[in-house]
Amino acid sequence: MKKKVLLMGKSGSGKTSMRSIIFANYIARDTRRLGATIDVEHSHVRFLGNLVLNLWDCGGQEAFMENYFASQRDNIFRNVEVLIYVFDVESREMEKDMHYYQSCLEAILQNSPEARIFCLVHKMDLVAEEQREEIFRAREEDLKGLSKPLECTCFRTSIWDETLYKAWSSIVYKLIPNVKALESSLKQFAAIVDADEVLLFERATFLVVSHCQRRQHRDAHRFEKVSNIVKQFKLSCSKLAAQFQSMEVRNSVFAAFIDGFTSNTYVMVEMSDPKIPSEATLINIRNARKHFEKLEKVSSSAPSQYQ
Ligand SMILES: Nc1nc2c(ncn2[C@@H]2O[C@H](COP(=O)(O)OP(=O)(O)OP(=O)(O)O)[C@@H](O)[C@H]2O)c(=O)[nH]1
Ligand SMILES: [Mg+2]
Repeated sequence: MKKKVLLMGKSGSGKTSMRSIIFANYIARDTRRLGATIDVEHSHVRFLGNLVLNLWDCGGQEAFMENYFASQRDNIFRNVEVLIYVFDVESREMEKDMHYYQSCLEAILQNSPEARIFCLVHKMDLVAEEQREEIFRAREEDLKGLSKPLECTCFRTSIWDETLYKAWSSIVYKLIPNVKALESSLKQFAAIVDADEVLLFERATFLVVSHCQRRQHRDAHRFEKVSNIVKQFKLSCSKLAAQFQSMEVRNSVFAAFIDGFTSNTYVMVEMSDPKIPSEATLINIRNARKHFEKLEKVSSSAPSQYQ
């Protein structure tokens, strides 16, 4: 099942950077070398079972933008499932940015009125930390007002911290077929192994695609942090020609296991009962694999109207 995702926004706002980090194993520093995108770069990303994201990274230079709205209008804006519009928070041309955003919404409304819309207020690292919340809230309000009658969901992002993972996890989560079945199985699994929390990461991107929490945790941003850290670690391993397979972190009151799970996922299990030996949890993870593999296959073969 292919889903067309449009990535738009003015030139230099950071579209290709984020795509390369999430889907092509770049680290943030590598993106300084990226050139401007010429016209549209297409990429297909296989994601959980048969979900394929068809990413259209649309170069944002004005000549290209004008072209998208005129001669390429049908081609670009037809059959869009998701529009991700990226704003550079430091842009000195806000009015022009908003004008292009509105033109984009008009074209979406005409050609793909069912599309979901996400706005990323990007490069937030350039804003002083104490001002981020306020600036983001003001932008969010403007964008929501401007988007009517369409609904948009806004995220603040930066390639220099975990906010990028939070935004993309939330976006991708909304596209995964059969996500409810996945969640209820994860809940069952967490209860059987008596875990505090279980997370499911997509294998290639390390985005969190499902989770089950059974005990309160004080850090609301832990998923994105773990995604970010483990992906960096995985990349470091591959530089040394080693392959990341699994990881166990523990102290006297806590143990966390990350392990390859199904062909498309890694699982992370957090435990706080010191009486449960690691081996027991690892065996439980191994035993659950078959069930989750089956679940992925079922969701791959289900007719599209049920997904
Ligand atoms: N400070 C900061 N810089 C960023 C961030 N994201 C991207 N950049 C930088 O912004 C520059 C432009 O990024 P690109 O990803 O090429 O921009 P683009 O939106 O693809 O531009 P076009 O292809 O011309 O439409 C690069 O030098 C990136 O390193 C961010 O979150 N913070
Ligand atoms: Mg680009």
